[in-house]
Amino acid sequence: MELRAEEVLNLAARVLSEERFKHTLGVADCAEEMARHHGLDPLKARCAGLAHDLAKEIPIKDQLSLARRWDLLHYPEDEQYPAVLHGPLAAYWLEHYYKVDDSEVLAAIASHTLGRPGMSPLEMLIYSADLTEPRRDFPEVDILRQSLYDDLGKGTLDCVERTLRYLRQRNKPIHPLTQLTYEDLQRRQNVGTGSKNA
Ligand code: DGI
Ligand code: FE
Ligand code: FE
Repeated sequence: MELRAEEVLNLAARVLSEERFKHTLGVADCAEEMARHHGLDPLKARCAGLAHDLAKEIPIKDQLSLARRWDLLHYPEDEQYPAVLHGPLAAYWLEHYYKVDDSEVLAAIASHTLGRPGMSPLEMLIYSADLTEPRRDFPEVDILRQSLYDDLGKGTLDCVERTLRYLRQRNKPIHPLTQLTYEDLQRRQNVGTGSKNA
């Protein structure tokens, strides 16, 4: 089944707190606009944006047991920092219980927190919109917005770099997927610009 924007909007309004719902609308608007600008499917972007945090407010203990039951734990860090599980959980739930079969949208929801090597443009879009939606106001956010407008791949690389910096500053351990995503985007950027280091 296709994920319909109206349905997922209602779902988000039902399961999310007011604050999280506002963030969700911000991500959906931002993703839709970026999709139009970069020639991607705006409706898929909107749906993925609306769905990305659907599992965020499930109590962490329950997120962990669902992830265990659904076989979504792949790294020791997944259990150590269960705040990274809500994307894969939402995607799994939509696929298996809501019968969503749009694998592009499901992947974008699943990878929105950590990314993954080989991200599609839609995955980059949701990862980056999550960080740069209008309600985000950290100091370098406007630079990231401009970078994403100019070049989705480079902009996403800058977003992951900012995430790495943020985690290091707060002495939070880097999840292996965040590091792998960063290295992959860097490599793709170098290939794109014909750098000898590629
Ligand atoms: O769900 P949002 O708050 O909108 O944003 P998000 O899905 O990017 O989740 C942010 C959370 O994920 C935040 O608690 C930090 C955590 N996170 C993201 N990447 C990493 C990480 N935590 C660790 N330890 N390592 C990571 O690489
Ligand atoms: Fe999230
Ligand atoms: Fe989010």
